[in-house]
Amino acid sequence: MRTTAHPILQPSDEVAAALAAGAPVVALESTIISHGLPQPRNLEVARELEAVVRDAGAVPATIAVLDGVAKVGLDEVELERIATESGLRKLGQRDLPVAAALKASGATTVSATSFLAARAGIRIFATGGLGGVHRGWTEEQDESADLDTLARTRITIVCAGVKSILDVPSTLQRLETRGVTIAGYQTDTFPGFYLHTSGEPIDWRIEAPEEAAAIMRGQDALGGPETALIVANPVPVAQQLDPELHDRVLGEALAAAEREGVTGQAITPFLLGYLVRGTAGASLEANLAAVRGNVALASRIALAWAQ
Ligand code: PSU
Ligand code: MN
Repeated sequence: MRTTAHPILQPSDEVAAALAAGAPVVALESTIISHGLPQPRNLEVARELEAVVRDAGAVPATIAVLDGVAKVGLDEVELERIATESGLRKLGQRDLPVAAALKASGATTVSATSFLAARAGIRIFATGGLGGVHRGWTEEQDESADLDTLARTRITIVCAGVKSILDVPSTLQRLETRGVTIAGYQTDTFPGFYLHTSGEPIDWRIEAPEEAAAIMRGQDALGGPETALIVANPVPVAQQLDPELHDRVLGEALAAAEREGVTGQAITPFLLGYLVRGTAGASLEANLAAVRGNVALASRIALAWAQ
């Protein structure tokens, strides 16, 4: 499906050519760059992640909305805007038509990125950790739109589980209810984002990228609802955040968010930022190790899928 001519959704020339040729393409999100990582490291990371995809033999498509246009594949100047522009919005899927109408610019979350990637004809997407059900859900009903989008979008998302700031068991329950397929990559438990494992068991384990591609072919052969495939890929134990430090600083971060009344879209960036400072940067290194591993695995799945 070519959508090159569509004014709201614009693949770069490189991405459009790769898709037309059936070459492997990996979508990357931009919220992690604009709202998830501190400057100036975020721009280096944005470039590095694209390089990981290229080194693996695939084409990166970082996705963001610039001046109302959903760009699929950013050039160097556009990538810099995402990393440095102040006041850049955080856009979920529901925000996209408004951003288009008002010619706004914003970074896309997992929900908006999955949606746009699928529309552009990209099947594989890598991020750090998904959004999910927040702790205290019984009072706030804060469940990331990521989950709903994945329940109705045919995309394969490689991630290190969901962010450990969330209620992980409840998030897994919601994914089960919504019919989103999950496979652990060389693991029997759901990864814990900064941590190798959340301790929560998952039902399916795969060992190789080819198996992910085979599941995707199975999804298409069966038809039915256009659900996602989550490939849950843990950060290596050697690169995880010290679990004790994680639990202590996360407790502080949650208390600070409560005290300062942080809610809604601001809560995830607030907690991630608190963890970076509270662990003297160790959480950032674990986050980056997770994202790098996910981007590398997503590239291998994209190659297997393109065959
Ligand atoms: N992964 C990371 N860092 C991030 C995110 C993912 O390693 O900052 C972003 C994604 O864009 C995800 C968003 O969709 O956090 C979730 O935000 P919310 O909880 O407000 O839905
Ligand atoms: Mn939310």
